[in-house]
Amino acid sequence: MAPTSPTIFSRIIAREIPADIVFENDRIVAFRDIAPQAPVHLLVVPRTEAYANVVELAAADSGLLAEIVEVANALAAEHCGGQFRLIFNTGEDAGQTVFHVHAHVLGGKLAEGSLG
Ligand code: DGP
Repeated sequence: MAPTSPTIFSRIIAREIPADIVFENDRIVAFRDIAPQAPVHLLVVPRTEAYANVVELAAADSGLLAEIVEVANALAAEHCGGQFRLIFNTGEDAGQTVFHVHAHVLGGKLAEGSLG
């Protein structure tokens, strides 16, 4: 179980906290990031908070990880022409703040001087 339960994302998924939800199915929910770092910035999140990061998820349920990638790809096709960055911050020093695994889908023109 993740260190803090329920996580902020579980509370969004439970509709306790408002968010701009753009996709959901029985295993995954996606919504707009509250502090967008690109013209399109979505978070793709499994409903389960059992996995704190992508390494734990990959070890335990690689099928769910593959579903997250599929959803990210479909959302990128819909929101930003199908080209996107997929980022899983892993660990505090890497900038992870929410320990409920999630993929950042970033699309649109990159800022001058940004990575890549
Ligand atoms: P990370 O740093 O990789 O753990 O990303 C967490 C992201 O979650 C960060 O980009 C901001 C976003 N976030 C945090 N709290 C909320 C919230 O209440 N609503 C929404 N929509 N996004 C949030």
